[in-house]
Amino acid sequence: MSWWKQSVVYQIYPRSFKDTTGDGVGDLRGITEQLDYVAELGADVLWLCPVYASPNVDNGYDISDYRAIMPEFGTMDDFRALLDGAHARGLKLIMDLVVNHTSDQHAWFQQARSSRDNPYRDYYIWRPPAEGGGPPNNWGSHFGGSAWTLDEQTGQYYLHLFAPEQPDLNWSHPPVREAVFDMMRFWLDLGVDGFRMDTINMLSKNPDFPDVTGAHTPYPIAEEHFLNGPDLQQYLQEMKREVLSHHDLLTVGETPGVDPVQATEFTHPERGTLSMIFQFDHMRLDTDRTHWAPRWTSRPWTLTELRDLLGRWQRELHGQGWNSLYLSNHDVPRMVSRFGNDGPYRVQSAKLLATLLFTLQGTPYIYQGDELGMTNVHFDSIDDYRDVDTLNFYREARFERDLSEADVMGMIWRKSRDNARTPFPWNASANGGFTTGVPWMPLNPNFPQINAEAAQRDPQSVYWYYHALIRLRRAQAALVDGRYDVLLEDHPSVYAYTRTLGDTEILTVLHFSDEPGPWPGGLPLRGDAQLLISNYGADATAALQPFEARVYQQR
Ligand code: TEU
Repeated sequence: MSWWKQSVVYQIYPRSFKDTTGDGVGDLRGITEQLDYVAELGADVLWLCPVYASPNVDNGYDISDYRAIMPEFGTMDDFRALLDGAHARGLKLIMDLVVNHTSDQHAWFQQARSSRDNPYRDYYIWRPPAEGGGPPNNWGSHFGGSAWTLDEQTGQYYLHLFAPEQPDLNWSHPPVREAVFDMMRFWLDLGVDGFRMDTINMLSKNPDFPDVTGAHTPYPIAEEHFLNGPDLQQYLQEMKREVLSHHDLLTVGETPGVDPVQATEFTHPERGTLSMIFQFDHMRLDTDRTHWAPRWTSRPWTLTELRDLLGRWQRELHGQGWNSLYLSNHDVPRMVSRFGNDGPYRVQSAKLLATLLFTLQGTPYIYQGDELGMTNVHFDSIDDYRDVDTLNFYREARFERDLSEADVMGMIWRKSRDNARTPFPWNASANGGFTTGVPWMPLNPNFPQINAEAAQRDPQSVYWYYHALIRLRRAQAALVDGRYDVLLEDHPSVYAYTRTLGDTEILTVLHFSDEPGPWPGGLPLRGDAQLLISNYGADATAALQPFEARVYQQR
């Protein structure tokens, strides 16, 4: 059964969705209160970012108890009410599964660090200092600095691919796998419908822990030594056998650095273990890979590059596996600011990008607020930022590398994860109706214009366009299963492709430009072409407006 191919997923960042207690932090009751909002939009699966007990060094991605709800978010009863409320509306709910690492406050780590012969010691990855002292190798943490921290008391280093407060679990130790599988069963018994698996292709590390060679920074990200490691597929097969195969779930693996051939291993209809993955090629498109901090850089990209990389995924996974379709999430800037135009063409370009997400092959993901066309935020002061990654980057760039305040803030405005994490603007009242208290992070100052109530009142809004696209995709099997064929392979500003299933052919035409342009000569429109949706309402081969998007049915 693969119901998830027809699904549309709505991603919720609970901290920033809706506060009902006035403490300035979103909570589970807030989500339950707004379930009708998600159901009316038309999504049918909710993905909840982590809601487990956590000291929040990385906003819940550092879990101290996998079987408890973070008190700021509510109680286990609140969680059950949310799950029941979702199911009553025909919505499924998937949880974030964060098992590459725990919090350093997790009982397992507290035990593990207490002595070298503690039974939990091997739940984590320990190494002696290098000869002459210092970390065992040069691997860097995603959040800056070494990926190793010395535990003074026991004299060994532990590995953390993220913050020092997020020690990596040792998946080669069988009791770790059993404990994780058991915890998964706990949530499945409660009735959850699947998992989004955080950094799932980082579980198996190169057992030799070699240095990264030829690096241009002291602490490089050792992707070649921890992505898709030697035992990864075996761990996932075991998870499938022990847990996943006993249920009908949506599972999506977050898998940076995976190509379509590897993606097939994860998602093949028979051999695979997961429903789908998140690939990252398009998240790296606009970055300078030679920079010391690639994720913080911006590089102009061409439409041909985007078309080529998306097309490769479309072709190679067809019939072989399944993909997810996303342009933003809680880790990256807002899609309209990054891939569209958040100035005069905000509404039109947000609609164009949505058209792309809903007409390609794969399961579309909507990140909260993208259906309103929310934009990046430009806070003047670093004091208004909250993300550990952003704050570490600021410190390193300003004080260790002496970059100017203007340069660093410019990079943060373009690339910080906090762009996506500003509280959800429900209406134009104080704090956008998100909280009656002081929000944990300021709202985007444009909330009086960009908010859910205003969008729902305006028939031309991005919101209503998403509403229509979701229904269009549901009505057209060709948009789910159809073969993808690209047209105009080299056109600098028009991305056009068809999806074909049986007798039906759907043509999508996307004009990636802030200037008008002619209808491309090489793009014949058949006599029987019928316009299914567009963001300007124009038809036939009329000239293309800035960021115009049209979808036709040709047969
Ligand atoms: O992200 C992991 C990841 O590979 C990156 O995209 C990461 O966000 C980036 O390197 C840091 O900015 C996942 C979660 O989505 C992210 O929110 C967590 O911080 C991270 O894992 C650690 O759990």
